[in-house]
Amino acid sequence: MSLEKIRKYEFGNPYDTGAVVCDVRKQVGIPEGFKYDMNTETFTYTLGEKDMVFGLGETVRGINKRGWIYVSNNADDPVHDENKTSLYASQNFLIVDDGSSAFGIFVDNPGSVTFDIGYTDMNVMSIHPENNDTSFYVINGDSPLEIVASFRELVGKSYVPPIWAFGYGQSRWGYKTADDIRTVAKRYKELGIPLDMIYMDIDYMQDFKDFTVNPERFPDFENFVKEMKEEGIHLVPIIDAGVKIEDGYDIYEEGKAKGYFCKKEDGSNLVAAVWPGKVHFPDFLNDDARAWFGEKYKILTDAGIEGFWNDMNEPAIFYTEDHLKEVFAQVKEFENKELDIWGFFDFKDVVSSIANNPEDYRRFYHDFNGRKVRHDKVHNLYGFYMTRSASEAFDKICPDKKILMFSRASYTGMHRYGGVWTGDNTSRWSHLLMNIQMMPALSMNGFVFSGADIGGFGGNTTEDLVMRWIAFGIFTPLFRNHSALGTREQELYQFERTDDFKNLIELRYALVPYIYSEFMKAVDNNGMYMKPLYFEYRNDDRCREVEDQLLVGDSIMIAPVYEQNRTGRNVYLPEEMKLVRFRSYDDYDTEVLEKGDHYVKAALNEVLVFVRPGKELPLAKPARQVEKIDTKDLKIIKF
Ligand code: MIG
Repeated sequence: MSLEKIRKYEFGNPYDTGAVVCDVRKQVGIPEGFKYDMNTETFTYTLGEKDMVFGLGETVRGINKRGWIYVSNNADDPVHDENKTSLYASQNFLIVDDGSSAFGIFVDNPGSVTFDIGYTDMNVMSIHPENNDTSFYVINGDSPLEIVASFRELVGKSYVPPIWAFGYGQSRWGYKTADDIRTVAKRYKELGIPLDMIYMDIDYMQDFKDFTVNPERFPDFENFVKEMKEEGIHLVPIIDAGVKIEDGYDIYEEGKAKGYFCKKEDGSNLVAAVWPGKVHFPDFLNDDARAWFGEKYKILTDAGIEGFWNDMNEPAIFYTEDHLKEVFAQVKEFENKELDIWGFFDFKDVVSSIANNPEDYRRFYHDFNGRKVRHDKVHNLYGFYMTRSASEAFDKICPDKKILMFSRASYTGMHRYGGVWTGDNTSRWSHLLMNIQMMPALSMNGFVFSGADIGGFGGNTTEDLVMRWIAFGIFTPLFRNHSALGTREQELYQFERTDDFKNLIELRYALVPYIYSEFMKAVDNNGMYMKPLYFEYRNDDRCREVEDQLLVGDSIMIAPVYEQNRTGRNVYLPEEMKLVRFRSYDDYDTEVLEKGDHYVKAALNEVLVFVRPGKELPLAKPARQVEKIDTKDLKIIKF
């Protein structure tokens, strides 16, 4: 029914990206309310004073996107500063709302698309696809939530992971051997801290070759997987996009023989370099190549693996062989010149811009639905189609089992096949806030199963940051602590206050019945698991500006602490609510607070939850693993 509120406009010769799953009526002309400049191929919309803009999924800055420029152009960029325009994802759905009327837009274009939302001109939103081949959808509705529901009907049902994936996961780039992983399991067990997953980063592989396991580091891998499962732990290995070029490596040999790798203009396979050294990129956009690569996951599912994370699938490129040659030639030229200071900077740029160089994305092609397409024009589909490759294979390999799958790069449509994590953030307080602000936009775009690297990936973390980040992460569907090689270790047992950490993780497990059922409601009803307050309290002007509190499911609001050395925070209540101040699942105090502003105390080990009027919050008894939670035995906190 709600599809009737959607209108589709086509420009140029749009690709069938796979984002949309329903046919909607095509309109002629320009989307209502927009102007289209034929010369610059730009759509513009005049923003009213009260207009707010929500959406765009995984992007920097606040919940209200107004005031910045965002470029959908999947990028392997670990510096998620406010002045960045592109992260790993392209989720091109947004809503414009002035409080009395709202509409949504979905720009289905797999190349680079620029959303200038009051950046160049504070009162103008302009949308410019680099290639004009676009399906432009306008979605009408009476409220943001109604528009979200229509959009999600258009793009199809969100991915649902296995239930154990709602547990806590420990990860770190640097676990190298089975014993490293055993140690993690053991230390958590000793402290009695629940744990469902340990992630395996690239070092488990033999020379970073996909679908191999280093036999010295993991002798008898199958038995190790079994051993861990007996401890209740699921091992979740990483899969990278690039396939190592190495004679005799079956995946390389097969892909080469069958012509399944991305090719250059001259028909030869592109040679790029990533962790394995020189690699070819599978052409996931080609149906046969996609099916072929997907089947390889069976090598690991046969060993008992039930979950994966797909990485480096923007794709990230450290360098291409061709570009490197050009760089060396340029460097030689510089060597023979008298360098003035500007020349020196030019020289420096030539070298420092080697990785993820935009020119490299113009050097190779896909065989996409029988069309030879240059990569940059469909760049944002690559991670989506890698994840689709795995997911379609899982349907064949283990049709009766759910497999955990999430990806770094994404595009709308991928939400049907897997979740996302938000890539290489940093151990900074501002990145905890960014995590809070990104979550509703991800939910809105259908990426309901998502989360950030808790504690921060890059840089050195601190105990209080991990504590506060866990206290927020309790509510995110994907709940994973992950950090980078060489940074301070941040497994919960590395810190002093392990009892507090245990209480927080147990609180998550106590909340799993609520979290899971609210997650499933969001999936089944095309709703949002995490919402800005404004989406429910649209008539309350104060809620327009609440950027650090979220509604989680239908019953509760949360107000995380995201600043250093705080023992409390200001909270705005759009109506009377019952504050539950948790220290653990069975140690909390409650207090009914009236509508309005409050300063609420929250010590480092405390979590603030607000139960909405007439609603209730069920709590289970925590267990060491999700599957051991007794979901029949629930205690209810009523408003
Ligand atoms: O170039 O596999 O975002 O989570 O730990 C870095 C190593 C490659 C990037 C991922 C990160 C992962 C890391 N990877």
